[in-house]
Amino acid sequence: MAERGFHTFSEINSQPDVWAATLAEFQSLVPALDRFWQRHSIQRIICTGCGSTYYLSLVAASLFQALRHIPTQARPASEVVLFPEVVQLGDASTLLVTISRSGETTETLDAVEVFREQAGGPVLAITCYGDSSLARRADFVLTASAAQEESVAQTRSFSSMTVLAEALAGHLAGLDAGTILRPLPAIARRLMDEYRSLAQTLGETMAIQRFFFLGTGFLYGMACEAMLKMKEMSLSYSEAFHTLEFRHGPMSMVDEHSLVIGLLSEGAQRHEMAVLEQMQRAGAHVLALSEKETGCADAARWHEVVLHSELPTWARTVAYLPVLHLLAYHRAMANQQNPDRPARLDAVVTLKSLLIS
Ligand code: F1P
Repeated sequence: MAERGFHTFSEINSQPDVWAATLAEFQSLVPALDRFWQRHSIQRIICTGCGSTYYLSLVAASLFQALRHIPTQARPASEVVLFPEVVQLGDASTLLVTISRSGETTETLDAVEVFREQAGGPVLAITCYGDSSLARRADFVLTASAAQEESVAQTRSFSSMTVLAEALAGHLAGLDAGTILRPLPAIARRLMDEYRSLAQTLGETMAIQRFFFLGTGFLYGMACEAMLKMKEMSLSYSEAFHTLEFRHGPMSMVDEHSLVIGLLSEGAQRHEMAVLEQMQRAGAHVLALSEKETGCADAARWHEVVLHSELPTWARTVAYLPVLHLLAYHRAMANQQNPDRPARLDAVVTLKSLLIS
């Protein structure tokens, strides 16, 4: 049996190579993707998934809206199944983008069935398994085959499927996504090298007992995913909020045992920084992740990860994640948990179909 955390650690570290393989796989699918897109006249998109892949749906929806300007919403698959009238499934001009590492999650498969019946539009799947039940039900499949995992908690699978979502949104917006995203593997490698010991130190600082992940725009879904990783792997108190929402109640939980992790955008950085500085003054430890230095690096209890990606904002979205994976891994190890097999979790949730009464 592998030693505690072995698979999670190697899957986190393999991300640069796996992202490169995923980008190559995307490029090979572009001609078929173009044919698929031309066959349908898509006016609206619904993105769906469960758990991590619901959070990836939030990221994907924001990318489609900002880059391709198509009205898009993200919903957990169970909401699509149980409340189609709330989601408003639309008609054949609506595209359902389903995201699932395994391609076997019951709620996601049920969502496809309900959408097919009620809207009749095309279905695009993003998954790590091209031969899964979801892939077989979809009209078009984007796969990140190299990102399949041994561990229960999604790390390289999530980030590689995010790379696919970025590539898809960029390509549909008429950009040369393959070229724009090509530096991502080298950026991830550099960031993990540079900030590995910071992630370990913070993960092992047991005076920190609460983790708050804050993000805006494209980065809100990433903050949610980083929150889930911390929770699943290490069983720690961990929450995610839209950055400026944090002042509206949640900040009452902040004290000197808190780490407030800000995934800073460029457009709203001034406002996001004001929240982080306020929390630092309230006694919290702060970890700021941003494209450029924040100018606060010397402040007490202030730590930062500087991306220096020089990528457009949408393209750098995924680059925030690997260092936060390392943070969750080190806290899991410090908490004596096994991040490969988190307590009470299965890699795939398979249920009796929600559609059977
Ligand atoms: C979704 C998921 C995971 C979660 C847990 C159960 O799986 O909810 O996000 O970590 O292990 O399954 P999938 O549909 O993406 O395979």
